[in-house]
Amino acid sequence: KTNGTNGTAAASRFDPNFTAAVINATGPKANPRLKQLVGGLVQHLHDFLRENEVTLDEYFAAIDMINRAGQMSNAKRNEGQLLSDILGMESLCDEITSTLAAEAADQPTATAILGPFWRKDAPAYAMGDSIVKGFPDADHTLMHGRVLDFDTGTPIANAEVDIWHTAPNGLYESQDPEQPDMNLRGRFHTGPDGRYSLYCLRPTKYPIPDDGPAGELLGLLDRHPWRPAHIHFIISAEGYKSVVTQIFDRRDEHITDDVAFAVKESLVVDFAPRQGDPKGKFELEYDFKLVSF
Ligand code: MBD
Ligand code: FE
Repeated sequence: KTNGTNGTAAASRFDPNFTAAVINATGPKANPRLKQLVGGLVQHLHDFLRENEVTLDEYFAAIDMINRAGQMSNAKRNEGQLLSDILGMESLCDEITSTLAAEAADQPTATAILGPFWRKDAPAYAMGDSIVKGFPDADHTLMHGRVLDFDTGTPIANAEVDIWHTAPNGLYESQDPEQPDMNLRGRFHTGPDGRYSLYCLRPTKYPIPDDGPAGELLGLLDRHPWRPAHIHFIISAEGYKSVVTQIFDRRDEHITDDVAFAVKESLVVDFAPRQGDPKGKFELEYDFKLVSF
């Protein structure tokens, strides 16, 4: 069936196979991949509604949740992503997208989910600078290492290390009116030897925000809101596949039950105590290994 004006097939509520009719209600200009994805989604959603005999009240509650997530989202807050994270969807897509063999000993740096709090255009810093403003008594940490070509082991010059993490109060700068704009975020570039170095904080465990639909859903499911202490990175260099990842502090009690299901063993690190440096009590050496295109 077509509606004549734009060639779009029409579905009717009275088709004997209503679901198939909705799936097939596409026109010739529809992108094939999009048609596959939307068709699959409609199939699963319809099956879900039938299997669970979802009532109109339940359906409207879900739509309301989606609308509220959208209304509270902006450049600093991504509630849709947060909802997807606590349902394991971003972690699953990360796993599907990853090309790494699960058990190989020597691997390129594993990816981990982006999460809702990355901001673009974090300040660019010089080698050895600190991303921390304030928190004089917190666990300041020297983090340093190299960005390497995984296949050849050669250092990559001018690679970008984009880093962000929470303050000791568990809040990203964008959630916290007490912190200066872009605090605890920064972009560094490796030198000709592939090295970077920066000061950050040893991270603390962190409850995801409970003031929106994601927090509300966790409460309704009687789930805890904790992410293990983590630091986010995007590592990029010309000619290489960018790596979105996180590192996790081994001492954290939530390493095995991350609310966002993001922890991978190869990303769990040990911070070492650092003596005689007024700028940092801890040290972490960490190399990132990228794969060329
Ligand atoms: C976070 O800080 C985060 O990193 C992820 C992945 C999900 C929710 C909050
Ligand atoms: Fe995070």
